[in-house]
Amino acid sequence: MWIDVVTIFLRMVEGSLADGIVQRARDRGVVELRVHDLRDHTEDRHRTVDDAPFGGGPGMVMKPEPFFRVVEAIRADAPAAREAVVLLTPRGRRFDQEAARRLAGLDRLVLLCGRYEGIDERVADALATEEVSLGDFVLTGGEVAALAVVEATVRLLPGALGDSGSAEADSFEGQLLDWPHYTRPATWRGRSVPEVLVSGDHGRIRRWRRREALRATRERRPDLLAAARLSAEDEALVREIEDGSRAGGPGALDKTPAVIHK
Ligand code: JD8
Repeated sequence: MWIDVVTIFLRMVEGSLADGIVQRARDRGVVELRVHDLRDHTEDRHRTVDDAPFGGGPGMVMKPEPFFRVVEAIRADAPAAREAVVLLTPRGRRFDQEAARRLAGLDRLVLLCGRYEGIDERVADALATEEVSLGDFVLTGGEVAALAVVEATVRLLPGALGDSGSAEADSFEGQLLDWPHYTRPATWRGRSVPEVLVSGDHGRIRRWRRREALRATRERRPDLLAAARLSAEDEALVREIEDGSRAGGPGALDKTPAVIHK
């Protein structure tokens, strides 16, 4: 797969994608990732990428022409049959795991990052194939959102993860929150890991992990639990959780111990 990121902040993008799973995937030839300087596709001496907004008002708007020119240059270099040109913008559709799976099936992904007040709307209308948002908060540009899209997409490509992650591409991924993880020491500053995890009983460990994943999802993301496809065993584990939690006590996200009244 080819991924092409277009930005005026090359170091911000190149630096972040030169480590970890993404860099390993690049080294293995799983993904060919290029970062393009939008200013290389301007024609004036000052390499201008922005201009004042029509209609007035504060701030600057990114000009359309450099975006069109860079995408044309990318296509001329190597045409791809299945391609998406994604504009990162708070006006876009919220990015999620389903979108990552869809993008991971393409031959090429072009990510367009804007800055300032935004990008001339003709880029969204006539160049981008879709508009994507990272979430309902305000960033100062599209780069951080593009990095999130690259990470979520690349890790799904065949060969990107070691055997530790090979099962994650299946359709059950993303349905439930993870169970809690622990490592050595078994007791740390007076806090011990759950006994079951050091029991060596792999059947009990598997059931505990599944129950704790269901418990975390029920407490933190009931919307995910309602949408999840659960097995009969899962349903039984949820009933165990519900029976055990009617006694009350703090929720999972409440780090304050319950006050005991005498
Ligand atoms: C691209 C410019 C900043 C946006 C005025 C100054 C995505 N989830 C997300 N939040 N924010 C962005 C995002 C923000 C951007 C640009 C993406 C380009 N800005 C602008 C409009 C309001 N500020 C994003 N994806």
